Amino acid sequence: MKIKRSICKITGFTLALVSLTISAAQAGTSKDNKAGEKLYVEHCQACHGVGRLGAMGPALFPENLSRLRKNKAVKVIENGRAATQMPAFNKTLTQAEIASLTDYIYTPAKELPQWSLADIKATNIQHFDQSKLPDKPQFDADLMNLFIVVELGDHSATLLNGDTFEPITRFKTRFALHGGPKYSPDGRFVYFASRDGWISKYDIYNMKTVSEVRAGINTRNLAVSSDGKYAIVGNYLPHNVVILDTKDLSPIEMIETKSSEGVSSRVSAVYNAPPRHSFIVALKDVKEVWEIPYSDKGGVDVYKGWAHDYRKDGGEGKVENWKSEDRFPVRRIKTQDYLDDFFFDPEYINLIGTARNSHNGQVINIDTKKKVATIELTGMPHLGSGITWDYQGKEVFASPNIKEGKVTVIEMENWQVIKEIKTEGPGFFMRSHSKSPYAWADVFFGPNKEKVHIIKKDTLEIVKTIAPAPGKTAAHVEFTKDGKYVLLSVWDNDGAVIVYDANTLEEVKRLPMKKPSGKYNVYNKINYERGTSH
Ligand code: DHE
Repeated sequence: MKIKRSICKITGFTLALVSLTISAAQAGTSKDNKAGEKLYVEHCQACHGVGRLGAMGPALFPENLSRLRKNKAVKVIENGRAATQMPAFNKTLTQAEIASLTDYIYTPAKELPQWSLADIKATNIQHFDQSKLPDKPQFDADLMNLFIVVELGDHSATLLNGDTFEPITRFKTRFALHGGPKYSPDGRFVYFASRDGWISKYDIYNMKTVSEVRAGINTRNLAVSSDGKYAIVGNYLPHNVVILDTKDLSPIEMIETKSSEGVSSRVSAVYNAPPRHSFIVALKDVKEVWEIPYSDKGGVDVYKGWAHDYRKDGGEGKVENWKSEDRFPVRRIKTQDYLDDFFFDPEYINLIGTARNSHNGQVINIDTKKKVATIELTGMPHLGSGITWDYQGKEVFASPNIKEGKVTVIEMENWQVIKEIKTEGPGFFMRSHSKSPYAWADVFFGPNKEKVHIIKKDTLEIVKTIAPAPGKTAAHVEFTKDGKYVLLSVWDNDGAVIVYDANTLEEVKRLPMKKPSGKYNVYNKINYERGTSH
């Protein structure tokens, strides 16, 4: 694989564009399927990337499709895929063409693309010398009440003042960001991940992208450690996690994601678990969840009792056998099913996980590695978007569902579903704030995608449904630091972020934006506010 480097000027700073060019051998297949390849280039490449490497859509190699049977893949191509940007091709392509395309994506590449630690290092760019930049913000605003709004329409982000709702600056991001950007613990820096593997570090005080690195070919998301020292990146391609030094985004370690039996797996997502001082890794193709402690002592001090768990080989080595080079050892938790989508209880003792195609959720105690409950869950809950609050003196967890029109409310003491709140269609995101009496849930899919429900947290009833931009998807809200205002996205190139009074539920302001997706409040994110994503 070759790296092509060119320099261009974007929004006032010099951005080194590093684009991957793949050799003809890699782009081709071991068994020639020219017709399938041609169809791929015509219909799939724009989203799934040149040479099937992944871009907006995931990489398409047999190694990355191991959990999808070929006949199911045909159905996905025919009908599209719920909760993704994958459209239906049954009106564009014939049955024979779909079959040929399916054959093509299930044919191994002549050479599976490699992306070594050295390749990653070679892409590491320092746009600015951090030590020469001022340590004081170059604008006047409450630094805890800032928002970053990701605008997918033209691959930009806006830094927004959360008191005046005026943009402070707008800047270019990498192509197709996905997942929430993550802040440093003091809120000064924000780290973005793009679907094609680029990680960018943005200095909010100086309004500059300071460092970048390409940590993977097809990336899921990133998480930042509570001490702010490390970022972990989870990849679909190659099958690994990469740990970066947040100072300059230089790579420290790459850990191949293989089960204890040696089966290779994509990474669904990575999370930070603050009270545990560890990262949690969700694996897509094997029945394991990993915990990777990042404490300077390799986890031994924090996890005295079970330090033997933290060994790369997953074996039961003794503490005295601890190797100092095991800087980021792996603790394996075996699960009964695949787990794609996660939620953690506020203490990070239990994780709630579901496989995208199952009807049950599993609750697993991370300390004991034991399953503690099965939750009856139909409708494909989007646990990652779930939130918690107190209801009748007990803590409840609520999650939208991406296949059915309902919000599922679960009591966390006994893991029972206590209510399914009927909505006007499947939803993707849910949000609240500890100071707000309401939770907001969107209807992301189907004919009512323009609607957003507002649920009273103490009655579990929908009290209002709004449709702020007829015909356009309205989804994903975030609250201001004090919980007094709510910001909602209209997902359209001619879209907006709409500000609502969080108590009267009246519109206050409309800011035009280009397909705004997520928005992230500094205070709520760094304080792991209960109503927001973590
Ligand atoms: Fe996301 C977060 C997985 C499709 C927009 N999405 C996440 C996270 C995961 C995830 C695991 C939490 C990680 C984090 O924030 O660090 N998303 C998936 C999928 O598996 C799925 C269904 C299929 C896929 O294509 O990967 C998927 N997601 C989408 C979309 O189609 C969305 C709507 C548009 C897009 O950007 O691709 C989308 N996902 C988002 C957003 C967040 C997110 C805006 C952050 C939410 C937050 O508030 O933190």
